[in-house]
Amino acid sequence: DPQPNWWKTGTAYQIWPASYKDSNGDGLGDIPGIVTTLDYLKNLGIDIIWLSPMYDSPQKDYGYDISNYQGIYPPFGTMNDMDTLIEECHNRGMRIILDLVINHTSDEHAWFKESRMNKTNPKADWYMWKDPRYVDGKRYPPTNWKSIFGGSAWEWVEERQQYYLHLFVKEQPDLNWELEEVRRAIYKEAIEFWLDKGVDGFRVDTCNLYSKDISFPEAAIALPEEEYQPAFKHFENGPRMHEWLQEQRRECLDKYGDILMVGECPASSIETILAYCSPDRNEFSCVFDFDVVDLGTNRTVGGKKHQSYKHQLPEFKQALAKCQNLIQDFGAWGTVFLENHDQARSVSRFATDKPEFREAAAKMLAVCITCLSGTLFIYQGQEIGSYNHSADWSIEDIRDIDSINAYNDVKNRYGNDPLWNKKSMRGLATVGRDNARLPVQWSAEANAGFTDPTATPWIRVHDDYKNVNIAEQLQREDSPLKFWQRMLKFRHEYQDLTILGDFELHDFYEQKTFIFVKKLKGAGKRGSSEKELLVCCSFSDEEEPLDMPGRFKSRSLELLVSNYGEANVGKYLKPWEARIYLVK
Ligand code: TEU
Repeated sequence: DPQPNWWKTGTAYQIWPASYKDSNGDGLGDIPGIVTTLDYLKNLGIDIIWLSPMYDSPQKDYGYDISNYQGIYPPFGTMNDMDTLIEECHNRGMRIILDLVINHTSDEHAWFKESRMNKTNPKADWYMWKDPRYVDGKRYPPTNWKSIFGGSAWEWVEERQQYYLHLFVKEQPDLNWELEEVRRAIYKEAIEFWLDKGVDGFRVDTCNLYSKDISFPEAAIALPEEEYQPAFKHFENGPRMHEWLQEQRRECLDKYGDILMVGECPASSIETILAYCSPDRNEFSCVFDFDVVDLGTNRTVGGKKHQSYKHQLPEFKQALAKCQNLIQDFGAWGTVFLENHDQARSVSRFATDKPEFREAAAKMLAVCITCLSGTLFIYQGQEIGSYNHSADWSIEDIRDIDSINAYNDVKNRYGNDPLWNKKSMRGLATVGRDNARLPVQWSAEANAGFTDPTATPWIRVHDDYKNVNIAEQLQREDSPLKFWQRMLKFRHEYQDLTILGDFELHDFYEQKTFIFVKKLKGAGKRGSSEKELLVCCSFSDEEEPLDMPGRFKSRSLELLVSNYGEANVGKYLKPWEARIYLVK
């Protein structure tokens, strides 16, 4: 077999710059701060860094509203700092990819400022402008579409007497990809500029939303009590997506060689994903689909954060199995991840953050995902088992616009009622985006070592940083951090099974355990006499019987990894235990 692409076997680590590491004591993370941690990341076993937006931006959506693709947000640093970061990553044999946010810009981008002035300027059609509807003399937006972050997806502009479309907040107007001129400008300014600087690819933000149904139909009523309705059907995976992505490859990306283009592709079926990343399509290298992180949210049908619920374990297995399926049955590539900057912490959501089990649970999740095929992405703080903030926090502690909108939405509908407010905060403490955006806990010092001890961090520090922090875990052999370090080595050492092998789910219907096998690619349904990995994970506060696959009765099993130490090989799994056996 040919050598697998670097981006298939590499482990990626996502950095969300505002909350990662502050070097100058202003309470906000920055690029020089990131540079000081590169040895830490290298030692952890990281091969690829995904840097969330560091571009110039009014920060309405924390950098996902870009006002200049070729500028750096000044509090994060300078272009020189970026050049240094890229160089220092490469010096250590690591790659770096940036976030590519080209579905929309900030409303303060020069393109939009010009576009909004009147209907005749050279950029008049660069965004999605539409005339209002009038009913009984009253003005309404062109459609009933709801923005992904709440409220109408349309915003009125006096100067033009028109609305523009914004699928996210109103400060994020959607670009008009229908116009060739717009696409060319994006390729040149947002993509080529950075590839010329040597970055190794991009994580592509909301990469399936560029093409909308430009007949702009009304969305079906899913939320009868509300004015605006979820309209994903009319703007997700639209009719011209593939034409444009292939054009982008041909005219722009192909000349840069084997770069990583990982697209964010929420709520997509296998067929939809394949259309973006089966090898013959050459559009994306792989995508993030959201089956795992959308569990318990009903996001795409308008579910609210305060209505999120605890999923069942078989749903979790099924969601993870999708990517395995994509790789082994369809020859495409995929991603494995449980966290990012939009999601709550995996320990809290998919395992447990009860103090007595939290560390075992964090290690168990590490075992689970490091044994799966696909490019592995971990998110800052995940390596120490960071967990969600408390539901006792108040809305004043929250910075994320999506979360604040969700809170206000409940308040507007049910009044300023303490029980509803409490319910909202419980929702945010379960799935709110700020769970991932609290400062990284570097040490037990004041401000968790994220910034100067006397500075005021831009967002509240997690209450438990004295217990859960990198400095402490670096010194403790049985810490989640040290465990992750070993697991990332293990993943490479056994990569013909972990990354490149085939997956067999042993116990789909079990509610408390997740047991699967990884075997050599093409080994077949019944396995073979070749080596295999047997991965056993408990999702239970109690001891659970261990259901060994029958076909291993005559094979010899060697315990390679356990989150309870080598000694535990009994026929019961301890609470949140994980074991990996080599089957010979
Ligand atoms: O997120 C796209 C997306 O689908 C989000 O709606 C996500 O599901 C939501 O944040 C969960 O609450 C991307 C970025 O990752 C996100 O940070 C940006 O806010 C968004 O695009 C707009 O650029």
